[in-house]
Amino acid sequence: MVIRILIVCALVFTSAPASSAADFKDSSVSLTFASASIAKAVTQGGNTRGPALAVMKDDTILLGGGKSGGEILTWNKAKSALRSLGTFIPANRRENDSRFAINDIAVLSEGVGSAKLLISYPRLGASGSCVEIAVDELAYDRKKAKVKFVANWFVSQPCVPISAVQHTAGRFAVIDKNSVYVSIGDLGYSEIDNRDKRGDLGSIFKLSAKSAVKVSQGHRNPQGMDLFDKKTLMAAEHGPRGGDEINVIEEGGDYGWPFVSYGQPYGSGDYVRPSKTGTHVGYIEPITYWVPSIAPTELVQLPAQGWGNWGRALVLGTLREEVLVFMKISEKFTVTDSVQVDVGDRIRDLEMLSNGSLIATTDSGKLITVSNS
Ligand SMILES: [Ca+2]
Repeated sequence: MVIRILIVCALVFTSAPASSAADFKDSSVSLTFASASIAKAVTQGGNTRGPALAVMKDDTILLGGGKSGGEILTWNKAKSALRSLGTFIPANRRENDSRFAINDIAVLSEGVGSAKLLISYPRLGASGSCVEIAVDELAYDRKKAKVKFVANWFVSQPCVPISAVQHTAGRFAVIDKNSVYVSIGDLGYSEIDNRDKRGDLGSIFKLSAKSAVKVSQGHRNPQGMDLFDKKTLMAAEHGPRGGDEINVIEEGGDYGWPFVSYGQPYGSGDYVRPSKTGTHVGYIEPITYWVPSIAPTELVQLPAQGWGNWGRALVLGTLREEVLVFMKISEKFTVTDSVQVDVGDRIRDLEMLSNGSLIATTDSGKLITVSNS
């Protein structure tokens, strides 16, 4: 077993990963961590929220969040500096709450001088008295270092009471240059148990500029989405107290929320109580679940090469547990082996770099890379 942890500091580095990757018990994996401060990309207001993350083909890093929640920034590794490219949630369409922040950025297509981006974010409805989720297309002019609004693709219905700005999800999985999957959380809507009233909430959609097709429903807060082997959509979602799930998404599938959950309800004042807990009977079963909760965020797949015996594994970021979960997935989509690597920080978003390294943003304002060395 070869375990080597190297910490490379850029700017401020406040805390090292709390443990090594000894849990792999596998000499084909030897992790190296590096960390840089991206504090200005963090959104304040209540809990501190790390930025959304996207990686371009040349490893240009795009971040979504910042003080206003709606800012797009780019990270210049050589200068250890952030640069603002524009702001896309108007101040009068949000509250001073870190949950009003860009949920994800997708790069649909890119050239030397420009790129086509999508962002998703919660915002106040036009009346100012309710919350909805918007998906906008943006154009990135790389020479001018500016991002501009192009068009709105989607606004979730219904617009729900502001107290419910939680469980926004809003994660993307890119299909091609004109379409994506996007997860829409249940927004903490108290009538999420009414299929007529809940509308778009708690669903995964296939979106293009002109169409929005519901793919699946019965999701609570899916903050992780990945196209496994570039073809099978997988999603990770937060359950209530426990019941965090990873699912293979089937067209027309119902994943059970809020009617069943392996988790348990919160107190009597919660927005909805699942009808049956500790079971998933009658609905599509997750491929794996966690009780108690780990609070899962983004899902990515490792490349086939460069990760030893863990090539093609799924990797999941977590908030509460502050770990990366590595999972080997069988042909039948069962988890055949799993390891948790302690990062010691709440992982908000997770992507792959072109060299096969993992890159993550954290709620404390760090950009962390994890490589097999
Ligand atoms: Ca992302």
